[in-house]
Amino acid sequence: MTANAILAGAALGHLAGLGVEDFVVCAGARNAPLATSLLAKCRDHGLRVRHHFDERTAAFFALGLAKRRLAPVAVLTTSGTAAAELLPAVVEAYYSGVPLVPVTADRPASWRGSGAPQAIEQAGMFGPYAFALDVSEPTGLARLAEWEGDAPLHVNLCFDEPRAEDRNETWKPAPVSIQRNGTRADGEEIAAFTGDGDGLLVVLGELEPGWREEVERFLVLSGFPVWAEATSGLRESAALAGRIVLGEPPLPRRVLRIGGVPSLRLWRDLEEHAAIPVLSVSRRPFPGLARDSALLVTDRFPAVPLETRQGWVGDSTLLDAAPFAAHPRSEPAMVRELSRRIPSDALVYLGNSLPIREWNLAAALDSPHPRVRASRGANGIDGQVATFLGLSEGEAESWAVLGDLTTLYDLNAPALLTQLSPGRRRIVVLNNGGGRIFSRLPSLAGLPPKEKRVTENRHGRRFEAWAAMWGMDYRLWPASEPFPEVEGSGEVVVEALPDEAETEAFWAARK
Ligand SMILES: Cc1ncc(C[n+]2csc(CCOP(=O)(O)OP(=O)(O)O)c2C)c(N)n1
Repeated sequence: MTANAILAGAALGHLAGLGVEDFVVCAGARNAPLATSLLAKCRDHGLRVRHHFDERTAAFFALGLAKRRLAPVAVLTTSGTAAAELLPAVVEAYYSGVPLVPVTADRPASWRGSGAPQAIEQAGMFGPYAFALDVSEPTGLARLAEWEGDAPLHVNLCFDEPRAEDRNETWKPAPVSIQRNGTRADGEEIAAFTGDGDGLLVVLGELEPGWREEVERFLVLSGFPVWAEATSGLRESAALAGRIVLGEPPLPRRVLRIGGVPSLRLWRDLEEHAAIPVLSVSRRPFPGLARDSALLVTDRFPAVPLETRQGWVGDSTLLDAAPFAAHPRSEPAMVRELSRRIPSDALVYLGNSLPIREWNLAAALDSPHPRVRASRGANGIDGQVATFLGLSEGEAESWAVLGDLTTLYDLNAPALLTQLSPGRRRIVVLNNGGGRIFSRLPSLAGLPPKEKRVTENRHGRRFEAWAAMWGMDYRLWPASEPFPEVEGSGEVVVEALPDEAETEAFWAARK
């Protein structure tokens, strides 16, 4: 057997042994030993293989698959800039704690620094964002056991010039046991921080399903007011009804954050209010604030010893329905309508920028969506269609709600559609003609139209031809018309066209 075949077989055996069941292949010459050996045995070992030509898209798709089950998913690339294309998804995976596994094929180590074609510096190229292995011999794979499994793992494999004989048809999964440094916070610390709850606001970021029950129990018992990101799964919780604060709450005197870093404006404002104590309880080791604050890192939300309280009776900032009724053609009102049209049991993926903020603000409380996902690790607008497609695997029905620039960023992702499980997939593009979140930012809102064309990338593009290119059905939803019928078993793009003047009026009325 050739050295390449031995290395490829050993690497695949270790990856399968780590629990990787999904592989996304971006084929090239240098990773041919790996790709051909994988294809030779994937069926026998129950492994799923998908492919894409664009490594950036493939990596985000792998991220979505890995987010679904919080299980490692590998993306295989050839050498050179192909490997560099993985960085954005690796960064997102690092901050959101997703076990994405980039596997990059490299030239032999002796080529480093030579500038030979497609020979770049790949060893450790993802810097702090991945636990990195640079492997020339199968023995180098032993260090896989040092990976903690809660953030990316980069395996860089050095292959000699590939040949047809490099296809390994005999490799087998080799169990690898990794050390997970499980951490469990002490509920007493949370109880000591919250005290009697005076002036406290609880802010919920993304909660993994395993956290939700315990967090809900704590909140029900405590009676504290709560601002809940849709991705917490508790925003529409019946048990918390009347205590969920919608919109931007006034500054509290103390903040307990649970789960991921929230998209709330108030959270960013806390940077300027260093005197307001903040405690974060999170699976990831990030306080989410650059100022001083306290952090408890834990795999599960602990039981918090609290006395049953009367329930919160402060002045709720519950948003009333009036602004939506007054401005039914505005973007937030359309998002509210959309939330009523999406079935409760569907998976919902919210794109960054306005979609996640508008959904948090406007989604109807009487139409619960406990299964909302987003990519809030690094808040990128890149790779969102691909991440959604990864998350939609195995789902009967899934909906993405994305901005127009966000969609334009990821136009080639639907090349994956023919490789996915059957299911109803709907992509709603909120087409407001550019990056309109910047019209909501004080630093950019007042610019003259000519300059806004630059800062917001204003455009008049439509998405019908995009849908047609990839065989997706298309529905236009102008603000003046009711939500269109969206039926059928496949993919549908719904292009929403909010009314600009009404959207401005909506936001002006909320100031
Ligand atoms: C990869 C990346 N580049 C740039 C940004 C900065 N950014 C945040 S929102 C945004 C505009 C998004 O526009 P669009 O998708 O149309 O959504 P809208 O703002 O209209 O809701 C940009 C460029 C980012 N978050 N991620």
